[in-house]
Amino acid sequence: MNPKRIESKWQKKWAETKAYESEPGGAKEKYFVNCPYPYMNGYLHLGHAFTYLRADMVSRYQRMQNKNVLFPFAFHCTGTPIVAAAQRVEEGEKTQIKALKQMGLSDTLIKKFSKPEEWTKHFPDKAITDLKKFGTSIDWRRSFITTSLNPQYDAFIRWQFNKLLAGEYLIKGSFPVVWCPKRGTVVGDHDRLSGEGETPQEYTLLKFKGDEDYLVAATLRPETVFGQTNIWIDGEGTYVRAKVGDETWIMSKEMPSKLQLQGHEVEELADVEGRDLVGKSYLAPEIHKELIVLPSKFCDASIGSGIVTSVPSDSPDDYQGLADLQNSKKECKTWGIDFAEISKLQPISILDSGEMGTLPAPDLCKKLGVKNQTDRSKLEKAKQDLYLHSFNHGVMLDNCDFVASKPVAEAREMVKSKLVDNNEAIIYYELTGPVKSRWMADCKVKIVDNQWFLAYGDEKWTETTELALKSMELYPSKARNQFEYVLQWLNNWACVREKGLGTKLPWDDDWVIESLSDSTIYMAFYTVAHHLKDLDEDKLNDTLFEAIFGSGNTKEASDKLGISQSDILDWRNEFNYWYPYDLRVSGKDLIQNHLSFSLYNHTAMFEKEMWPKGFAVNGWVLVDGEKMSKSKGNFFTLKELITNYSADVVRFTLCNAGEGLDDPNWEVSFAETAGKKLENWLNFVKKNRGKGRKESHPVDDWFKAIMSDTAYKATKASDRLKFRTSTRLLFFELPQYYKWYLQRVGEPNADVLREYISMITRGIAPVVPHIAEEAWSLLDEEGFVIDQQFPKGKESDVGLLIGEDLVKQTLEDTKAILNIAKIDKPAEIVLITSPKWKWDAVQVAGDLADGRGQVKLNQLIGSVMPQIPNEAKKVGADFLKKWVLKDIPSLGPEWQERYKVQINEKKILEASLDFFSRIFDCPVSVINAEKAVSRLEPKSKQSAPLRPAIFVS
Ligand code: A2H
Repeated sequence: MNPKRIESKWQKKWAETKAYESEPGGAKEKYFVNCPYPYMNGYLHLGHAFTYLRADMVSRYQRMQNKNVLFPFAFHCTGTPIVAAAQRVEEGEKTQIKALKQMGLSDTLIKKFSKPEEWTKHFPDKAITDLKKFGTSIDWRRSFITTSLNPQYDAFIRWQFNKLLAGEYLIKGSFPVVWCPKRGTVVGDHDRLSGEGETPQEYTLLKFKGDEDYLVAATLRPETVFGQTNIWIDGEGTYVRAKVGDETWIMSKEMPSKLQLQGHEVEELADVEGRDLVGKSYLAPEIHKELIVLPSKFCDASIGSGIVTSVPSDSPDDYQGLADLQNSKKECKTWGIDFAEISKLQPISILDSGEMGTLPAPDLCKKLGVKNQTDRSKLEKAKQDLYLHSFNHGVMLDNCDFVASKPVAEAREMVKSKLVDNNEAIIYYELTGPVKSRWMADCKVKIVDNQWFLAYGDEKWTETTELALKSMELYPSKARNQFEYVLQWLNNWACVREKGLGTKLPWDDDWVIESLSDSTIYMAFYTVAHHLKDLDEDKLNDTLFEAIFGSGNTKEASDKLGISQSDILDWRNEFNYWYPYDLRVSGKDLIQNHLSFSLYNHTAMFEKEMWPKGFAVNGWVLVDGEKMSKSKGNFFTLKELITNYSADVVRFTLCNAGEGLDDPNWEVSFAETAGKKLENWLNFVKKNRGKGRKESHPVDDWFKAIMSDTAYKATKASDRLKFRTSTRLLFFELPQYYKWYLQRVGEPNADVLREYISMITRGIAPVVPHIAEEAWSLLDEEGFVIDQQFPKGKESDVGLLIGEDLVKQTLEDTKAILNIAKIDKPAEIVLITSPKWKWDAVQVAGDLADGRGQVKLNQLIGSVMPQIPNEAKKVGADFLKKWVLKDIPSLGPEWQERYKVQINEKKILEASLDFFSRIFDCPVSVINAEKAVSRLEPKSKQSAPLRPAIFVS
């Protein structure tokens, strides 16, 4: 078999028949699935492939559920990465050029890559080729790129932003950015030599009032001001006194320039030695108490302001710093501070951190055995644990004035605003970590004015978005918590940048809309993208888009734009037909931004009926358990994977990689053998089509029931996007049953065999459509397999399934016994089924079982013994003991399910005696334990429900 030839053959046929070009209308229900478009600064890789495969499997599965399915795709070019990379090519930067060479680009092509436009043409083209080869069911007519390079999309985004502005979803304010002081520019992730992902972090800079000046201390936890006991400085360090506005502040030497970038007027006056500050008192913000300045080793003069407010109840560093001074008279003396006075300082309980108590820092330091304030690794761990725990679980105590009994998260915001309003603190930013710009300078935070924000922090907008979330289906449903959490905490989002590709703000040319903000409602654009492609640019304006997507009048729009009204109506109807979308499939990393933003914007732009119906989220692909990365050499593009294996093998392996929120795992060993497995199926179909006996056999019914049950379970799994489960059931488990079926009946029944082949072929079509199509074509059936019904079934008669399991188990047990007894040729076999009282006892045990299936022996004996016939009481007690202690643990969880129905074991085994005799080549009979006498009597005691005792001689 040549899989690539098969794949291109079917891809060609699908294209010729326009199989995936979806049109609105018809009797079928519609289903619209989509996924986030990829960013176009490289080729598609394994990670993309996983999410896109999921969307494709849903698309194919829903189509096989008789729906009219739309699956479109597009390409994201917005932002700085492409522009920055093109600029690096222009400058001839070696690493950038090497990266492009490694992608297999020729030197002539690389030269062209100094123009951003070239990237936005080259990579989408290649992505389309790769995805076609991957066998995706995408309607390519509707594809587009973003940014002003595409006038249609550009106009659509302008319409969106005009509407957001009119609806007051956009607000103006100042915004902290990462800034290169050398070059005087904003530094995006892609303009950095190091420090990717680092961002400005907000601190509250507390002001401590002294006689002539203020000390300033940066904190992440302003809500803890109620527990302040002293102030820390670096006794060995040097600080600076500076004029900030009308006031004089003492701060670290690095701070004045940082403050300037953040909009403050600062003039440095003189140096101040840390040791000269020790022992002085300053008035603390909010609590207005005089606090003493003390020396510490953990306090670093080069971080932030270099001064720290001390809250020993909740900060491990602060507690340990204080404990160290209180433990050493000598140390106090060296610094000239009064030991007795210091000894009086005690941690103040200010908040209840749940299981960590009300004095978590002292408790934690003692528990971890922190030696002193230089015991850094233990202190860092204590800080981490406590910081997160308090934020999530902490509640303020009654001594905390206006925030008493508030949760920490809420109190933090309230205290912060009050301090700022009272001029006892300012908001101040530091980077979360060091950043070096590509101009080799250390970056700082700068506050930019006149920024535009999407007001995701707005309460009313959030409430509406929460409503939208409530009405959605989430896959898996446990993702809901994460979404709820994000909506609660999402803050206003700076939605424009000074540079990069994209759409300009319609009312202010200086700003470009950034990439997470021009990608929130474009799923709606898919519904009409192909109709707008040839429109003149002057017709692409708000009037048109409002008539298609909003409340605009189509007649007026037609008159104004010179487009026929019936065209506009058709487009509007097409939007109304496909929208809202049914499912968006995405990586879980986008929950906290893109997916939530998308939901917010839908509620702002569209009526309730148009809000999204479902999100599916998945993990990030690992390769043999490891994160995929270029440096590890386990980074694969989709193209090379398809070339190395084949589309179906890549699809099969990815489908097998995982299906929940956990990171899926690409197993190289699976990929290596998957092709053989698929080929075996084709060979099976070739060999078995049209075969089988005409007569029926009692076991046919059992296998039909198994097929129906499998189809039922596979449908339930696929409905929840669990295609791995579905494929396991259909492609791996059902053939095991088929093997058993063959063993039981010799030759399969013709109808059963045909159904078996058809069912597996249809069942695997969403995952491996090419092989499925090839197999289908061998069956003399009409049409493509992709247009058939996904296997349908019903939950089957448990009795029938359990009955056949009994036969199978008994066969295995008999073989095992003959093996142990070393009997090659048995003379006789007698199967002794369990007495009714044992069945009754096991069912009572099932009723008594707890959540994990465990049963208390005493309780079972108490409720069962009275019912057991007198002559069997001794055997009964032994049986119950064995059942609880030995059998239950070996049967696994939910064992009781199998014993819910008392099947007639004797009758079932009797019907298969021929089968047993054939296999063991000797007479085989069945008897119930109650009838077993003489030589059979001792053995009969071993019988248990579904495990007959087996007598051999
Ligand atoms: B936190 P980041 Cl209750 N040297 O404030 C050492 N530590 C400094 C510092 C410096 N120059 N500047 C600020 N800090 C401390 C309160 C607090 C803080 C509590 C609990 C935890 C906690 C009272 N001290 O921080 O991650 C300040 O102490 C633990 C995260 O290094 C500031 O918040 O930027 C925190 O470190 C800043 O932490």
